[in-house]
Amino acid sequence: PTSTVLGYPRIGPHRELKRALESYWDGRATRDDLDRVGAEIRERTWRRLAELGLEGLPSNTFSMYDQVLDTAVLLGAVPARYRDADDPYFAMARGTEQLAPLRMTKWFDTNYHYIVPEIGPDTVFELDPGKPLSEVREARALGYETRPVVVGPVTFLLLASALDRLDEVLACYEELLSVLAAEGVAWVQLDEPALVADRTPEELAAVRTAYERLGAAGARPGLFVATYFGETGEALPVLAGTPVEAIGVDLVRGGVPGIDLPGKTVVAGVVSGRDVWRTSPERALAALAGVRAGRVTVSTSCSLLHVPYDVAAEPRLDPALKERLAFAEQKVAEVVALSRTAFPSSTAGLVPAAPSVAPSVAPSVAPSVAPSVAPSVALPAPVAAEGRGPYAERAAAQAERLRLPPLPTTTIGSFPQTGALRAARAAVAAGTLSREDYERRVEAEIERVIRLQEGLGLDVLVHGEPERNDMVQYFAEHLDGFAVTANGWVQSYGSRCTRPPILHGDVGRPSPITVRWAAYAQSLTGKAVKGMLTGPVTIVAWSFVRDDLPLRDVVFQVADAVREEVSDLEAAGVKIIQVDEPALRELLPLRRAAQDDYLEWAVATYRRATSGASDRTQIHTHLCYSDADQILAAIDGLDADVTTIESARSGGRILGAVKAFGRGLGPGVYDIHSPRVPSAAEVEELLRATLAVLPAERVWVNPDCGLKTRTYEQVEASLANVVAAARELRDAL
Ligand code: THG
Ligand code: ZN
Repeated sequence: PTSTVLGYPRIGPHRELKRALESYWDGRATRDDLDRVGAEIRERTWRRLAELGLEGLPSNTFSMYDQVLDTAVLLGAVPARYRDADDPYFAMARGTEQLAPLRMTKWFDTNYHYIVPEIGPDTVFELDPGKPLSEVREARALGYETRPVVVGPVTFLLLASALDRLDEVLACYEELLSVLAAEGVAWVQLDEPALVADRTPEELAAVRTAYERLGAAGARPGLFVATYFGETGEALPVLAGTPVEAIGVDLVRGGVPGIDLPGKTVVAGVVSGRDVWRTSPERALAALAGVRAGRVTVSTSCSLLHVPYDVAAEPRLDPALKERLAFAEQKVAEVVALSRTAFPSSTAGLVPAAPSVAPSVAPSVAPSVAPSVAPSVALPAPVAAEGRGPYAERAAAQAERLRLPPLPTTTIGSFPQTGALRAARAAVAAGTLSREDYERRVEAEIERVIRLQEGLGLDVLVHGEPERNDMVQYFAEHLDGFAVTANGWVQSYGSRCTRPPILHGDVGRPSPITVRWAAYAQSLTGKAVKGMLTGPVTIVAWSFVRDDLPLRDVVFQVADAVREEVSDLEAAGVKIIQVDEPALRELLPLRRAAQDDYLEWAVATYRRATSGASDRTQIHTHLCYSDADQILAAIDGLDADVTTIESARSGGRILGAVKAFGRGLGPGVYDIHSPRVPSAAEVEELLRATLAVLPAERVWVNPDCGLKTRTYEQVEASLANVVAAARELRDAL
């Protein structure tokens, strides 16, 4: 074929898989019900891709939870403790009453989370090819020949920190190739996104070993190694020197390969799988024409997993914006149009036996796609972010004003979202509930949460964020330059999805966003209520972003909007303002050479957002992930007065590093990711460990993260124990 895609969304165009999974997990549906929905989604995907004219159809891109977990199962890497669970697969993904789940973390620089395989001395690799094999057969029964997609051995082992197990794992992949060949499969796609990051000479040697060995396997399908999320760099000549037949390169984030690949098929990723903009045909065709290879197949830059299904499912988007958008369906059509333009007469591509065909690019028959983004608008002149006073002065001014007890207790911001509020929001959208009635319900909820916190004896209160569905979605709805979608769901992990807003124009804040809720909450109580904002990097990281301006310029625009909100919160009497940047780590470039520059401007945007606050206003920030080690200097650079971090699960591992910040610190003492209620004694023990490392006057007492996903029952019991533990130790100080 001359056209293919590296992967496709799998949650279902109306999140059918999400609903089926959650019904199955709740016991409202059987495994058969769930499997039926999975089969329907796969069938619809193949049918749609074929209808759109795509030639190379992938299979095994569907997953019940995660493709890395699927690969662990494929290789037999199921830790012994899960084997006796009712459903070992979902036990690994989600845990059970008795077992904690496997760790989950971000997939490269995306907002998708994968399950981290656990490989140890007890792991015995043993191939279980059931899933890819059954998907190939299922597609064949529908009349489609497909190319199974599997995470490649090097990426799999790097993600599991177990590259030393390459030999054993390669034996499984060899067996897989032989099983697929016996099934009559012509091509297999091995995903190796890890090859676009910096790789050591040893790791590059592992790439060579892996693909020389797999290439030498007896009967096997054609080997297509897909690299994506950036330029392949030093791994490309290594791959080129192995017998693999096809190499996938990301030509959206990377340049056209500088080397000749005469004997290879290059699967040229010219349609972005990471944004929602239509492809510029001129740019794509020029890239295709520049590739010097035996054969070229037109493709997406990565799997389309990271974009929503269909622009046509967005009736409320501005038609002028809609013109500029391409979701998965539209991107497939672009791939097909580009391949027909670039290779008008070719029928070959990912077929090892066919003769080499040089690409014949005819840009005159360009597919009907418009340039991606409207002309750029001039940016406001950069304003230097003035600093606040030194921490010691700020701390004194804040202590004077806030009069908090030692070891002050607080929460991260959100309280459980009730079904009633979610339903009320849906009713407003459907026009069956008035804005005023909705706002009264939000106020009633805020009052309930304030009284609850007062009753529990917390020191710094929050309004609980009942008005927000997702924080980024919420800010996007209230800022100029953003559009929000009705149905643009993208999988984040398992059954969880977000609707990333579309940042398409210049960002502005037409009016205050959170001030009325924060001021209302503050009016109800004599205790300090924190204002809650999301930082500029995170708002941009969790949106689809215009591609006609450097990312940093866009983030600075958002920082200015946040800065205005900070200023209005202060003016409304809010004394503590929390500005979270949970995605600071996520946007870190994969290549070391680009990281310092990113961290420098990212920190500058945060300071731009917060440095307008007076020294008497206390700035808090919160970090969600324990893999923050790489960016600790940057977090220090944020210069927040108080930093709350996830720590309950990592056993305080991060404490040693962050204590050097020399400012306020709230290591989480309650793991909100688990429904378990920690005892006061447990919390006390964690606090004692903290106090052994940090001076008491800088320690805050708080949960690990927001409480949105917990129930009120769990939250009340847990927070009561947190407050009791803090009081116990406070008295002992
Ligand atoms: N918001 C956004 N992105 C995120 C997070 C977030 N990325 C990382 C981190 N938090 C973890 N991701 C999620 C994503 C979705 C959900 C929970 C954690 C979730 N989503 C609801 C669902 O799928 O049912 C839908 C939410 C909605 O109605 O908008 O629970 O917090 N942007
Ligand atoms: Zn968090």
